[in-house]
Amino acid sequence: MKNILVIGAAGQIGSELVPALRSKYGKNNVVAADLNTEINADILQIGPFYKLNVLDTNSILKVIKEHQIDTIYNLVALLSARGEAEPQLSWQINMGGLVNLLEISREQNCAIFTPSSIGAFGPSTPKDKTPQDTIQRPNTIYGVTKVAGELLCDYYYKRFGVDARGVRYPGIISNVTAPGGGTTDYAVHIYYEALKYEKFSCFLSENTSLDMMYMPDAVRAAIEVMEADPAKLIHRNCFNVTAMNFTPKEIALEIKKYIPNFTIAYDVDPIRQAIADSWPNSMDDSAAREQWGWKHEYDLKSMTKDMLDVLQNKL
Ligand code: AKB
Repeated sequence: MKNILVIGAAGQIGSELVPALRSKYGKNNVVAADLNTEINADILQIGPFYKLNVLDTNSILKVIKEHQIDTIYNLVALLSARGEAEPQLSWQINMGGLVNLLEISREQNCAIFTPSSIGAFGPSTPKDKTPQDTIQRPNTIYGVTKVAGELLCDYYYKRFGVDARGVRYPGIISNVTAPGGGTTDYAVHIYYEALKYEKFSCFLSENTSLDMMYMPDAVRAAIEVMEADPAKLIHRNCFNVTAMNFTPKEIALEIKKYIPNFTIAYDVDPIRQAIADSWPNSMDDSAAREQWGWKHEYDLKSMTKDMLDVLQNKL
């Protein structure tokens, strides 16, 4: 990777991936782009930044040619809960954006990273230690776009030789940009509310078990899979990656160690609960560990300490 375009750069992952890529490859070799030029302007506009719509082929091509881009990070997506509220828009953005960027990658000979998710699994998928290759019949529009996206990226690799790669992320916890419209978002909001109000109302039930990952690990996964030796990759676009697994009750207990008066209550949202219940309890990420050396650093304990330290200063 020499010259990189991150599209959807102002979101939860982009706002931390862009600085990480810039410190590794150089400020001017990483172009950030988003439709929204207001959010995280202070972070993104330190280097080249463009207002771009993922569906606007000509404007994207112009930037790619001007900066001789060879690698694209496609971070544009409507997440699971928002997708259920706006399924048509979800298909248009998630799939329309991907198709557009894959075609551009084919024409311009770019490598491309697109994240998939635990959302690519569904109720008939084995729940525990979900294997790398298994049944994928999701019942959300987000999941449908993720499975279709994984297959399309594989197709572009096999049919046209596009170096398309990706990982299946679990829920991501971060402290720079809050996520929006996801089912795992509670695991971010809980830290903010714990520090501000010493209480939190959770929209998932107390024993809902999901895999999660702290943002520094998520950023590293995105960079490392793109740097991996292609000769060692058996899979390409859908590596299960995970770092930790917990329920709302367990994260609350961990936070209580630092904020003893913290309390959690449950006001379950049936839509997000149904989405979470359709996803795996935990994933087996041994393929990523074997094929490109994936290794997480943060667990619930170390992440909680870091989240509270960082947010205490920020708030
Ligand atoms: C969501 O909750 O929709 C996302 C995801 C797990 O892909 N965070």
